[in-house]
Amino acid sequence: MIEAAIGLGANLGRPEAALRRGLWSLGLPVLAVSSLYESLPVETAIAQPNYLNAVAILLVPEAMPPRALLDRLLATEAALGRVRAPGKPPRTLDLDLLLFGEREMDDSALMLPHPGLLRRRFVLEPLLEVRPAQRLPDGRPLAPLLAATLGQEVRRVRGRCWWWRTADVF
Ligand code: PH2
Ligand code: MG
Ligand code: MG
Repeated sequence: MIEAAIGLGANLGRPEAALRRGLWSLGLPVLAVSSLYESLPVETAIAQPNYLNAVAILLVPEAMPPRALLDRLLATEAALGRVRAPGKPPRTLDLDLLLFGEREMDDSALMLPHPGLLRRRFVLEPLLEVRPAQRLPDGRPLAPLLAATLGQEVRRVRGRCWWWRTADVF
């Protein structure tokens, strides 16, 4: 089995419900889930509401390659009402593949590690919450990168471990 880290984000509709449903809908074992974080939008051309973000660690079968996991993430986004449009508009659910074991990839469809991982506090902070000793495939530890992102506004709003387990799935 391979451990994969995914980033979850939403800022339209019911973000918390979308994150929870999205995680369940993937149908893969969940090893760890971060707290929920509220964050100011970054890298968007369009003014939009704050995001709710989290990171989850999934257990992926050896037979499932990174592209197959990515396809499952995209299918889940679509099933939960994601409409794709240019300019990074607000979204009901965004599921990003951040790390896939120690794989490195750079093709037109998928880049691993996810390029945003290193510069976005809303990804780094929740990932380090659940995997404080996480390293990049090249061996560099992630923790020292957090300091450079602390100017980005991110606030922990819900404790780890329970938000995604509640019965309020819909
Ligand atoms: N996602 C983006 C662009 N900007 N900003 C925050 N705070 N959180 C996000 O999830 C996010 C973003 C594109 O995927
Ligand atoms: Mg994204
Ligand atoms: Mg995405």
